[in-house]
Amino acid sequence: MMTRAKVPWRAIVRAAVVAALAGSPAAGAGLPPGQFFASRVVEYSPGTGHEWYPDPTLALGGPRGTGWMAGGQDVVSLGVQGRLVLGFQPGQALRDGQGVDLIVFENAFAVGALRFAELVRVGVSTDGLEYAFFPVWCGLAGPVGPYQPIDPAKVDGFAGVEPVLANVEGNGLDPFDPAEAGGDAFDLAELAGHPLVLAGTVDLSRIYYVKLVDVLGDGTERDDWDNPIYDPTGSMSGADPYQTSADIDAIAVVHGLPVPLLGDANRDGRVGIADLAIVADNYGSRAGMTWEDGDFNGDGAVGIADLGALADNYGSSTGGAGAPVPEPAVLPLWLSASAWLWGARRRQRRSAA
Ligand SMILES: [Ca+2]
Ligand SMILES: [Ca+2]
Ligand SMILES: [Ca+2]
Ligand SMILES: [Ca+2]
Repeated sequence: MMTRAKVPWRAIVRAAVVAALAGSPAAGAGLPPGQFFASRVVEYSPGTGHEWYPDPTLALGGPRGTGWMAGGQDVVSLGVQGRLVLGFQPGQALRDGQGVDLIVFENAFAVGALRFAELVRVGVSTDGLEYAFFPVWCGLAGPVGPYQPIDPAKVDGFAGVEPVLANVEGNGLDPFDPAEAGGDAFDLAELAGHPLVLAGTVDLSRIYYVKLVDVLGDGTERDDWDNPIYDPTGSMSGADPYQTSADIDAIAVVHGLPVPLLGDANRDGRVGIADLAIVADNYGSRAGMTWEDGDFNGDGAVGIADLGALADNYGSSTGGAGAPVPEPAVLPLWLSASAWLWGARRRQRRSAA
């Protein structure tokens, strides 16, 4: 082992990165406040009783709310304790801006001051592997029967409580404005002290995945203060359990990162040697990769598809503000280096096996 001549690619990459960044404008300055909806179903693992609304694609796009008095129909049912993971276009991410960052639209509706609610826990992830869940509190005194409303002042931190008012087909209410959209609003800043955030595993400046989990609601699950969690549970007929789980209409990203140039891993507005270095560093990684790691097609891996996407766009820029650099000339060299690196990793794996 270790007889192969070593290519000093790390040193070359560093030198190239320094050179490339020297003439570039301030990275990330003046990003527009991207606003968008989920566009991808990453995972749908329904629980029992989801059969009436089994299509998870109905959680994509904008909300189709039906107001205070009726639950919407453009929904997917989670089923009891079911879960749904939603994502965005590759490169789009939810981020922590001022105030509310995310609105979750379920199909709750109001009866006076009470709500026909189905509680949902909301988690966010950067890498799609580990999730930080918003803290929840339930102050309800006891079990809630089927079709029974709850007092919204007695629960906190859940989705599935407030009616959906905005309807992207039916009215002009802004689905990104928490003051008029309805639904349940979340501020990522509330997760600042979460262990996964403190550890850097979940990065609140780039959230690629939102996980929604139906609460069982019979008191066996506990909130973050160890109170039992109650929501409508059971069925009146014994054969009609669907109403005991949450139905998701949409999510809205109030503060988000817009889609960068394809291949622009470091989001500096151009596709160049710095981005290629990132891809080379992570080439062959198969899970947990993000846009900033060089995963441009959103499959969590960095591989030939991502390298190809970068190569196709190599030398492109959004603003034309950067100084011209002779990047296309060095691309073949870096493709060779990446191939070498990939081979080296394969050899490492084989010798480790
Ligand atoms: Ca925020
Ligand atoms: Ca919908
Ligand atoms: Ca770049
Ligand atoms: Ca990929």
